Amino acid sequence: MTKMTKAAIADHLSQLDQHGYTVLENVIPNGLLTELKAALAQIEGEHHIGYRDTAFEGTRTTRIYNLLAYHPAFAKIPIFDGILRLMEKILDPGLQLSSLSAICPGPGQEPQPLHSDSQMIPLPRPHVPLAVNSMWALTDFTEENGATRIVPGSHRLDHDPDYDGQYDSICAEMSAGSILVWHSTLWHGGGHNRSQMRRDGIACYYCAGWIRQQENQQLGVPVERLRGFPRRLQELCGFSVYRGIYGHIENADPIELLGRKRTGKMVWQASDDSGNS
Ligand SMILES: O=C(O)CCC(=O)C(=O)O
Repeated sequence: MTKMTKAAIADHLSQLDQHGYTVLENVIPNGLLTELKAALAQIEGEHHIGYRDTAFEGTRTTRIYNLLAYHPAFAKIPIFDGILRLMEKILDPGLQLSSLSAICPGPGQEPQPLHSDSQMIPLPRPHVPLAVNSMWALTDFTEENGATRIVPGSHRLDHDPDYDGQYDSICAEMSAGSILVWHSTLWHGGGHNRSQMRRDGIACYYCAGWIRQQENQQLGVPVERLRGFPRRLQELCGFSVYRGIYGHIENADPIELLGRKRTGKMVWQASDDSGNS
């Protein structure tokens, strides 16, 4: 298990603040990398998953959404200590998993339009961090095979890019086993794959505990699988209550639906206990 030191966290937070992105170099242990590649190959074979058919998703790109529903290996990604601690610093420990998907542009895939991940959220920019994305490199990410393109500093702009607009961008090259992390407001997009090989990545997207997740894991992941997840992953999947109020069911924590006891108090109960009622 890779533990991120306080100094490393501080450095990545500073990079994110200044430039909108940072790269965690070679942090995925080799064993996990091998396991994830094998899981991806297995589910593609079993489910005959092919290219998506919209220009934005990429007509030569294999994308698999809702990865937690497919294979237990993917459950290791959102709770990977090497990244979760950084995300908790940005979004606070009440954060959630927004989505988990494989994004694998094949040879000939044209560049994806630059966009920001939170551009559908109708809030004036710049704003506080709502969501932070990460791209796990299962293969090397190079200019030639369509590594993610980014516009450094664009997270500070007061607008999102125009669809199909032409903007200067740089290529976030990284070796297999590294993770690119970026603020959801950073302008970015998949690059042009001019190589003969596929670029394999897994996007693990986190959001604050008080906004809606992009994928609905409570309904999208089979309950038997959810029950087997570590508690922290269950919480990230929305089986939790943000600050003792958002997400409750009749004053109870939804984690009880998975057979666990809640640990914290609801906000009203906590205020009664502290004599504030
Ligand atoms: O494939 C990539 O490098 C980025 C993909 C992306 O930004 C997206 O699909 O929203």
